[in-house]
Amino acid sequence: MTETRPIVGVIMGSDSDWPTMQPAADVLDEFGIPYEVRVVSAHRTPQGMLSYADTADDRGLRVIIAGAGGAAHLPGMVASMTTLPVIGVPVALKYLDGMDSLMSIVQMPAGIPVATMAIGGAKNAGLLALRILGAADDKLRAALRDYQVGLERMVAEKDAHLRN
Ligand code: RP5
Repeated sequence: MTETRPIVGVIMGSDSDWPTMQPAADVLDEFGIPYEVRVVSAHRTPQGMLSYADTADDRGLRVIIAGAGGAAHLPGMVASMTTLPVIGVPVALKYLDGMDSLMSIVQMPAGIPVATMAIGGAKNAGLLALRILGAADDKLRAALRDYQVGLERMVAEKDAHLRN
C-alpha cells in the first residue's frame, strides 16, 4: 500500500505566507513525499500551535517546516514543544526586508534548535527535510543524488551555452 499519511508538516503563521512557502511543498511533491499544509499562528492561535506541535510526532510527522514573518516566533515555539526537527523559513514582509523574521528565528537559545533557512528559502527547507528523511532511506538518498547530478548538468549546459 502506498504511504499517504503526511510525514512532513509545512506550517506558516498566515495564509499570506503561502506564496513564499509553496516552493517547499513543490519540492516535496517532486520527490513524492506526503505532507500537510496548515496555517498555525504563534500569536493569533497560540493554543492551536501548542496542540499542533504536541501531537505532531504521534500523528506520524517526522519533520516540520515552519515559515513566519515579522515577529516570527512560530518555528522556535514549535521546536520547544516537540523533539522533531524543525526547519524555519523567514518570510519577508513589507518592512525590514525579512531581516526581522530572520533574526526572530535564527538566534535560538541552546537546547532548542531550529534549522534556519535564508530569507524566503522555502525550497531549501523542502530539500533539507528530504535530506533528514533520506538519512534513513536509501531510495530517497539516491533520488537526492540524482537531483544534484541534474543541477550539475543544468549548470554545465548553461556554461556551454554562454561559451558558444
Ligand atoms: C506572521 O505575521 C505571519 O507569519 C505573517 O508573515 C505575518 C503577517 O500576517 P498577515 O497579517 O498577513 O496575516 O505571524
